[in-house]
Amino acid sequence: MTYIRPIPMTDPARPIDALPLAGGWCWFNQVEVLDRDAPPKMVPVSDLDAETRVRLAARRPDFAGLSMDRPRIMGILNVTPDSFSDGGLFLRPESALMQARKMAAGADILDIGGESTRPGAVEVNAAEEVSRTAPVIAALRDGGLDVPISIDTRKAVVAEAAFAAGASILNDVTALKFDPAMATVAAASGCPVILMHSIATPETMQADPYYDDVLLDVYDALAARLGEAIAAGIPREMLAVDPGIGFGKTLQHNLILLSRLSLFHNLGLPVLLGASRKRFIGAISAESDAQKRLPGSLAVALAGVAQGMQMIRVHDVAETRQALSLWQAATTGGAA
Ligand code: HH2
Repeated sequence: MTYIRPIPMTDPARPIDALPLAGGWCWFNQVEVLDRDAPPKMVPVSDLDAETRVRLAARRPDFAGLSMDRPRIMGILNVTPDSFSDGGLFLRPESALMQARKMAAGADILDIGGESTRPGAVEVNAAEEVSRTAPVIAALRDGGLDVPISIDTRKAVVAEAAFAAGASILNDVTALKFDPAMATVAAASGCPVILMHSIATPETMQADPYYDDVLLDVYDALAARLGEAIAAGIPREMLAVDPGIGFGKTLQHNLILLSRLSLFHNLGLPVLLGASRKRFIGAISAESDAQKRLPGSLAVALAGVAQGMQMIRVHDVAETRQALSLWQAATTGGAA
């Protein structure tokens, strides 16, 4: 089997044969053909069959009412005592609400979670997770906040409570695998769903992650999870995918994924990248304090946008918004 990775470009001068990448801000006129048993090769888009060209070039369905033809920022709000970079900061409802309102000024989506899934984290009881998240979501809605809210959970009861409180997107770091009831709840909700790749559980995922080929294995796993989600009754156009940076991946695995993220456009859906403040940024920059990883986080976010990632999940919304605006201005010459 071969895998087609569009080679993303952002130069203002587009060759005549260039196609838009996923109907967005990048273009491509060459692809890298990857094969588990053969060296990669570059081929022009003219060598692709019509179906593949359309899949890679077509504008993605809107996600949660947001058009996917420009990069979207998802702001992270962890209502937890132990998240790796903001644990304990927003556990009190008043602080959570203040942070959510602050982020809502620049975020396209707010992602609210009540369970840390950092490496080594222990599972949180569902009732506790509901009590951390649902009241904050309800209070934001009562206060008139209309930014789409996603619930970051692997548990169906937590998702249901969040939907009832006003969340309208499910973000499941196990791609509906952890809780057998999740796919049915997600389908019944009619809400869009983010399927993220992970292996094992947060407690064990970093023990000794192994892949034959991390890029192609993660791609295949996401394709399989997409198939399962669709079979469970979630319409394809309600789905987005995420390679799951840091979830059962070594430093090298993360870097291989980041350098060839554009492969995931071949799944034909919006792609989300979550790298903000993560451990690999600390490893490369020798910064052990997660709260001091903003520069590295911005660099990785922009590297993702340069590969056409439609959604970027970040802790530092205003700073990412500024970086993104400048990146866009500088790459388009002010044309967009
Ligand atoms: N990363 C984390 C949690 N949820 N969801 C998606 N879709 N993609 C991600 O990369 C992702 C995610 C982990 O980061 P964070 O929420 O900041 O930390 P913690 O799990 O410790 O609460």
